[in-house]
Amino acid sequence: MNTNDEPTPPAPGQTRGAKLRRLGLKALAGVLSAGLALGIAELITVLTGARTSPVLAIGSVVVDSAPKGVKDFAIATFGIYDKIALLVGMGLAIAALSAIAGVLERRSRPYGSAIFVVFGALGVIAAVTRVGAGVSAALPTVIGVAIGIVALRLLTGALRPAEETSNGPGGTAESLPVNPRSVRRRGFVQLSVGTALIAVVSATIGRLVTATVRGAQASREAIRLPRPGRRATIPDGAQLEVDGVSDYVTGNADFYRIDTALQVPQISTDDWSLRIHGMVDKEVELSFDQLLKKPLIERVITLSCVSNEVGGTLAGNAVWLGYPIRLLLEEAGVSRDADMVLSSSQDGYTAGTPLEALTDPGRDSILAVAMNGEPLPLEHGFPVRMVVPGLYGYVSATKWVVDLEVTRFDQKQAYWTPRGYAERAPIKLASRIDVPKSFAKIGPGKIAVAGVAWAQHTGISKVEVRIDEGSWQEATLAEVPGPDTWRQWRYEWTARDKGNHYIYVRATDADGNLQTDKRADPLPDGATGLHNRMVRVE
Ligand SMILES: Nc1nc2c(c(=O)[nH]1)N[C@H]1C(S)=C(S)[C@@H](COP(=O)(O)O)O[C@H]1N2
Ligand SMILES: [Mo]
Repeated sequence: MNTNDEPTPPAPGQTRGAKLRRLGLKALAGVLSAGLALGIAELITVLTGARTSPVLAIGSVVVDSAPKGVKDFAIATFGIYDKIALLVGMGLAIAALSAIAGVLERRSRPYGSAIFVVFGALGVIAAVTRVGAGVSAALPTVIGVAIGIVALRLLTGALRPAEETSNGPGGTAESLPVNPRSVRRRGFVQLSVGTALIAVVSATIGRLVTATVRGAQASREAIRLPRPGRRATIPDGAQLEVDGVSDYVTGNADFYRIDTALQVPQISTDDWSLRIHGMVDKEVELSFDQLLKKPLIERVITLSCVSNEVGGTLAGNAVWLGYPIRLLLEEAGVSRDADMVLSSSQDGYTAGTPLEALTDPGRDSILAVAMNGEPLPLEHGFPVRMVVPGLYGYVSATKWVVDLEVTRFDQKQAYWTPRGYAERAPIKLASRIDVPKSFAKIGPGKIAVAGVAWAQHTGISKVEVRIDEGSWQEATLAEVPGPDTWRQWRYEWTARDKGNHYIYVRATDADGNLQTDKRADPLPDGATGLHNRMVRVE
């Protein structure tokens, strides 16, 4: 192939290479303009709040409307990176679409601008339809898109001379002493750099200011936690001295996190209030200061997630400080006909909790403000969340909670109900082997087998271990402060035979129920089955 020859008829005034380059530049103009639109939108969120960002609003719509299977796939494939993966995916999609918009934009036929308008409209719809959003939620998108379109017009205009001024063959422009096209190109470069700079600077300022000045973090640091009226005491014997067993109290940094929030809601204590309404005698509204002044109690409660697989790590134990929800419901006066409390988070998540679990004086369901002696970490629900002993998190542990509606299961549905999960979901009896690790290579002799078992609000009365096809052997149980937390166990196995061995565990709850070995998936109401580990003795 001889590229020096002209293989195709040359377009007027430009070679194929130049044409491709111009297309590339137009695509770049589109991407830069979209970047500017998004950057400006982020800047405007300083005035309208972080939740009005179009990227986050659209992302949340995607998260909320994704079919169950897609969500499971995303969680399984990307794990805890599913949210980052979604944002990266959205970024790539936006880049591709805006490149196309750049290529399609013409002076007289502004198809590119039309694409911007369509996506702007989607952003506006996503932002204003979020729970608690007003019309001002449209502002970031509207202003961002308007400025983005101006940039798109200017940038593509700067690329135009070849197309609209050279209409004779040969491109007379080339022969002029000062090449107007290169002058325009220089204009394009300057405009591009300017657009990119403004986009990055506004996005950065927007994010920083919304995060700090409107600041949840700042108000969290200012909190002075009151002393609890009733303190939790953890017996010394709750923590076994076995290497590798889970800590009895899970540190905040190690605590599993599950939620649908793309961005951790940023609620300052000043902005927080809780409304209790619905089937009540009188509505109750509570501010954070009012909540802190109430006599708070401290409770040790193990939280677990319905999505936890057999042997999984979506469970954690913490010391919670808060106020009994029962007492707030008493203040409001609950109707006899009600059977559910629909709790909503500031970002629109909802959980449906059986009323009796919240009003039962024997079960301290709490509106928690602190976790392990610190104000709630932002990602665990700051400033206030619910914690209910014995129920899976998705039906009870609403983080960033701002609203409790007393209602009925036959009238209201919570977030996960139409997505296939059970309406009511008490935590199932479970046990887990923490040590030895899977596929551990261990020497023959005495081996510490240990882990945790849980049956929140009932308690664990027995744990047994079986090696291969042997008989079930009773493990030693650690102490617990009450029935609402997991319980550590240990068993000393004397390994003799070399080769692969399977270790199984099963628990019995305090009511005498034996853990089932029947395998069930987490959907719809929690996994069952026995955990086992394969180890190699050599
Ligand atoms: N606002 C809000 N609260 C929520 C959720 C959520 O998606 N949004 N997920 C629930 C689920 S499924 C679980 S298991 C627990 C997890 O709490 P953690 O992240 O503090 O461990 O929070 C619950 N509370
Ligand atoms: Mo969960």
